[in-house]
Amino acid sequence: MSEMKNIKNLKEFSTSADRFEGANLLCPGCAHSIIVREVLNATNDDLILSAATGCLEVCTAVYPYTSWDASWIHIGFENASTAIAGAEAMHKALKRKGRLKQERDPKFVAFGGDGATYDIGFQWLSGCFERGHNMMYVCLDNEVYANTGGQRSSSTPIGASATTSPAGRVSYGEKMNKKDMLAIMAAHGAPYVAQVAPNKWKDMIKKIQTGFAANGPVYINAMSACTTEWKFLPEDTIAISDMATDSLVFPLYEIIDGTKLNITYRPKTVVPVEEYLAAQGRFKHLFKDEYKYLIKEWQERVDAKWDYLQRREEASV
Ligand SMILES: Cc1ncc(C[n+]2csc(CCOP(=O)(O)OP(=O)(O)O)c2C)c(N)n1
Repeated sequence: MSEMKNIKNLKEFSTSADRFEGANLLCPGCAHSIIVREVLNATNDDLILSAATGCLEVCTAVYPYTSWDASWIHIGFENASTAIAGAEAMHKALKRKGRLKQERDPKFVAFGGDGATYDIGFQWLSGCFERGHNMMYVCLDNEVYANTGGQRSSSTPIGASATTSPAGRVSYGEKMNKKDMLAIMAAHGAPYVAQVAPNKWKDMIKKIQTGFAANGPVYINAMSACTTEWKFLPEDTIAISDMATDSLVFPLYEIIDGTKLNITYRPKTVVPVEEYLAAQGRFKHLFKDEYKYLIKEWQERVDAKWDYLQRREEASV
């Protein structure tokens, strides 16, 4: 049985039991810490956590300190998923043998960046989902390998300048389209996958609680605006996140049992994609005359995806 919190307002939510301390070395304005706190504050249950190598881990576990007030495993870049799946399997076995007395099961949650998730840890993650572990995997998707200096990942969107896909006289930056991880994870037949963003905290809590109540593996793709690599001022994290969700660059939706798709946020006024791009240094070069056609293509891609999501939602009632 899981104990879900009844959260009334943001003040109460943000000051409720903190299992992730503000004392950490993440950049000012880093969305990783906002997302982690939102995930952990959504439940009162005990937590067993893992983190892949990446910004979150290196900035929260600097020996001899820790920012984590919960059981926490740091493991390699690739296998935060299998570490937490192993812990979950052990818990199940000990329970079966009658060696655990707790009334409620803890929640098993793994965190990884998009480099760890979309690329390097992908086969481990896929295996966990295929085996059906009772776990939640949260990808902190900042669309770049931030911890090692901003290399592109398969989550980096077209036109972004990254250190291994730099924009310049001969290139407009990243050439490949962002991988659709939500569709891939839903295709595993997982009971619940969802895209979330830290600015939409109520939507986030609802999805995290739905995920915790699900029976089987849950994938959460969390948009994590990166002040350092996206190149915006630290105080603008939430404003950038608002532009991302309101331009539909990051649509908020969920897929249940691999089939039923629900859109969970429809902006009242849709912001042009151009505004989202203009607010970040990584897209600055797109505003030169020779690359402006890419902004139009960006808008077309976002519109097409939104159309597709709406059609899928209608079709899966
Ligand atoms: C197998 C392996 N390859 C490379 C590295 C070096 N490395 C450590 S963290 C990191 C980048 C992490 O990027 P991401 O997963 O996107 O998380 P972020 O730091 O952006 O939150 C890399 C390349 C490593 N530790 N292990």
